[in-house]
Amino acid sequence: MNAPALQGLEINAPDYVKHPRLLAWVADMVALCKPERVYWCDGSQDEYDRLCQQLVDAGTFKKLNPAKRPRSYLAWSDPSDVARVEDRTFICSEKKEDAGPTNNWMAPAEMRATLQPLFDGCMRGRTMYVVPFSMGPLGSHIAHIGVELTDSAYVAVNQRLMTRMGRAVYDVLGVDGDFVPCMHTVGAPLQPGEQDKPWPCNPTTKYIVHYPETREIWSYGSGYGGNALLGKKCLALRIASVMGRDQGWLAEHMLILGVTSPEGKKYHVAAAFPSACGKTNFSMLVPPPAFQGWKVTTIGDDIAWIKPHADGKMYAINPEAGYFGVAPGTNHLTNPNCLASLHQDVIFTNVALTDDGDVWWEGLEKDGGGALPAHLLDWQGKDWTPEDGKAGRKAAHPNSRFTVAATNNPALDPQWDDPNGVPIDAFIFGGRRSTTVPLVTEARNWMEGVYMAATMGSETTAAAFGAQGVVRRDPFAMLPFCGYNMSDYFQHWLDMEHKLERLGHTLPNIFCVNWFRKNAEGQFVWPGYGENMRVLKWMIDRIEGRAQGRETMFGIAPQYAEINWQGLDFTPAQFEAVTHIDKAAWTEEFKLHAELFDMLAYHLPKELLATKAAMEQRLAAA
Ligand code: SAT
Ligand code: MN
Repeated sequence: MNAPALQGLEINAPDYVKHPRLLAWVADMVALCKPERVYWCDGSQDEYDRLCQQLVDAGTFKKLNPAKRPRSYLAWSDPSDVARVEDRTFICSEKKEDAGPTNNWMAPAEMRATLQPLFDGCMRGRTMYVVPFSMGPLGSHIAHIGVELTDSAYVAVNQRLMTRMGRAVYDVLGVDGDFVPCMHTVGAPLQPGEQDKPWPCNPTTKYIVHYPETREIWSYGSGYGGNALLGKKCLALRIASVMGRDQGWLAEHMLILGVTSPEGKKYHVAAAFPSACGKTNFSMLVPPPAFQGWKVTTIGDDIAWIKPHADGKMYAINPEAGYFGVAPGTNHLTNPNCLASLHQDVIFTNVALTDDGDVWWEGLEKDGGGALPAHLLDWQGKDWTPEDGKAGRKAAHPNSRFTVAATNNPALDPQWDDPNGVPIDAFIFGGRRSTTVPLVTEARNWMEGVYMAATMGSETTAAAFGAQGVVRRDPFAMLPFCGYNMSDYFQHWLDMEHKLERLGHTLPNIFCVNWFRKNAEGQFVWPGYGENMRVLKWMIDRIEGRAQGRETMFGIAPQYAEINWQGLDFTPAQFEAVTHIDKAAWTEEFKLHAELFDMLAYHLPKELLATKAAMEQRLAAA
């Protein structure tokens, strides 16, 4: 290893970076990737503005009309680079069993040998950005630090909105603090004199690689979302889930919200849903008028890190500092708080551009009384008119996104940045199911809750590249994000109960929900969005022992009269349609649970099979 001082010179490190291991790593990666120059991000507003201008000059960004959308930009990605690539995502643990049957695996040595030639010279002609970030409030005992080396300025500016990014991270790191090294390249080196593309990426080769034992991330070939903003799915879920397993905490694909009663009593709920199933909407929910005095506030919209604490509760932080949310469908009716968050200082990706320099996406017409704009440029820069819309051509990509700092959110919880986190009162698990799964039930105990979460299914969405609308099992909404064997992950959840009980903890209640049931005509039978407050309130009544519910095969369900229907015309017959447990459908459903358990047989906790048998018995007796 070379002397750090010399490396400090070669890589132009600022003098406030005093971490020899970090400096040596950057020097090694510079030698490997061979960038034209190295730029150390300080996270300042000035730097952000400069990099955004640079992206405008490069054609990656369009600056939106400042009168309509101050300090905001629009990026259109390469049409081949629009979502996470699950088939190119790898967990490279030493042993294949530790990645488990739900992850792609390759032996670390083999993967390193594969990546070495790809990374060699991968940043030629480009700048390497050194992006230091904290996942979680700076210095929080629940937080962790990452440093991303990337050749994408788009990634650097997005990371400033999505994480606590910048110089202050080095103060927390000191001279020998731990950090997760995150390597990212778009995989498109430039030949001398070669004209760059507005959205460089590698059209044929992509790798999103995690080494759980050494806690490293290597991402090649994509500039999009979770493939490139490595603090999010790669660090905060895949690597952090492994840390949580080893250290006794939970890294979950969950929003966190606060809900305050008119009397001022506050509850905190963490809820897991697959990508693009409305986590952002639920975390910013506006209660309907019948719930006067109730308030919902956002702590996080996508990821929760949860640690048991000596006071007998589980405390959660949002490791992120911004939202990378799905744009289509967001409007004044579905999520007014989100819309208000998007007035300024936003980066949009793959939405449409209006003729007056603003953005548009499908669903936004509801804000304008249903009228579609007469003309747009779609997410690929092509002309679009309502005629194209009628023909089924979307103006915004279905997975188009906004990146915005949490501080833009008018419903931001005052404790969102609290280094101690917030105490969790309930967990909610929900998939997107047009049939079978009822609106809401509560697990009778922790074991049953883990069963409900483990067997969650969901119809696939646009957030992942591939087929859509197919039901796949998505345990805990973690299928694409668990960094180790799924059965060991179930065991980790089961062990939590005993650990917490030993410490005298009160366990959070666990609920299973489905907002997405449809009738025979294919229409949603539950209004969703703000109306979900009615279900949330029932959950609080359960926590407080105010709602008795009724026993079903699949947990405790609400009685019709236990839900506040004021202001919503929802008949007992409709209620039956959203809560009914269909015997034939569930017989089929249990077959699918059995298939899942067969696939996960290695290390599968036996209690899950026993719980299944008990539920099946109840179903048979019903
Ligand atoms: O993974 S992304 O960050 O691109 C979004 C998601 O799938 O939730
Ligand atoms: Mn997500």
